[in-house]
Amino acid sequence: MAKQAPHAFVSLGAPKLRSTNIWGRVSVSVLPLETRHQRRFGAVRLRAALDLPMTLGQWVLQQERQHPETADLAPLITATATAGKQIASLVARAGVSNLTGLQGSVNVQGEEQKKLDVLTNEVLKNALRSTGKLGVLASEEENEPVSLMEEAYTGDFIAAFDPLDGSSNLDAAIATGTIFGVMRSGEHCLTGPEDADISQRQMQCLVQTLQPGANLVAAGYILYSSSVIFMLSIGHGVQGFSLDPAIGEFVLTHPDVRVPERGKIYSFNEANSDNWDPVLQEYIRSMKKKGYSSRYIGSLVGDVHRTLIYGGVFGYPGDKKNPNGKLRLLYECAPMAYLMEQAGGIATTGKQRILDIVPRDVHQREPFICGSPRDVEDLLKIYQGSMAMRG
Ligand code: FDP
Repeated sequence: MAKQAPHAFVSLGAPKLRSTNIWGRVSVSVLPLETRHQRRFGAVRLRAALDLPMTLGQWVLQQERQHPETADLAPLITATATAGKQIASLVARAGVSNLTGLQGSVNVQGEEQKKLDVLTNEVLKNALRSTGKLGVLASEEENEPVSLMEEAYTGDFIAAFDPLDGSSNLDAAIATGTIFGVMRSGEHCLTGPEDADISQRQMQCLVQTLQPGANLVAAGYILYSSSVIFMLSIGHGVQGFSLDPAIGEFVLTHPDVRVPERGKIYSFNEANSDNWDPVLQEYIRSMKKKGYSSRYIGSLVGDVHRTLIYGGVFGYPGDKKNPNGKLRLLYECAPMAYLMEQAGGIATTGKQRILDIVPRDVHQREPFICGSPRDVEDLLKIYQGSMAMRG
């Protein structure tokens, strides 16, 4: 019985190579087709490979051209990104490098410092110090604003930051983040009357850090999670960059972020709800009735990032025990509020816009509620209604 010829490759109309096979029949070789396919898809792959997203460095250069007034922020953004990469690496290796656990010290707010709180504070401080652009630096981990009498601290900017927010989650490998805000100093921080002593000058520096969030010229956060994401605003919307491990650079993955008008998630630590005011209790009840879901990580950067991307509302309100809530105005609430507003959202205490609050203290706490405009407006309406009832 004659052997049956194997199934001939189906031609798609491409030019064919003819050859004889072991059965002596003419067969159509797949080679030209494959070559065409390879050429076509190879080219697509090549184009895709070349069509890389813009790096943070390229974006910074583009901003310098488009918004020259922001050009002097470039070194600070670059330094923050570099510190972010270093911190991401420390966080990722915390378990293997024995960097989990407590440092054995307590910060000015009475919180036990983690080893990484202390280390990341130094990383960020050193990175920002090297820019020569900072006059003063305020950090969650510093008792007072840092205005060392050093050449490096002679710039015109003030930075406030929380180097590793959510660090209580660290030992369980849950998302953490770095938050920062940048303001201009009214005048050179360390200059002053010739006869002014150091403490007077430092007082002047301190006073300059106590600016409302409305004065921010840049703010952002770096999220250390399943990916490392740098969300940034320099006053022209919000851009999100992901750290591409293949090239070790932040690349633009979330251009012009807009928080959805409305979301389906509310995010509060409901364990505190018995101590909330009745308005907030009513609001959360109404959200449940509307079918909203609850998500709460307990790590500000993770919770705000989810709210920015998916919409909904996040809050750490005041309650009977802690009337001002837990979050710090200068380096937590204000930078997050700035980003939220730049993305079209709202950030409020429930009674006042966060960005309008003038800090009295570097580590001052404020109630904080932010998110999709429609969702936050619903809460504000209930607050306004209750105030009107009270006359
Ligand atoms: P952490 O104490 O881990 O640093 O700012 C502090 C913070 O975390 C925020 O990141 C987080 O949103 C909040 O505390 C969580 O507080 P609760 O544990 O009271 O919910």
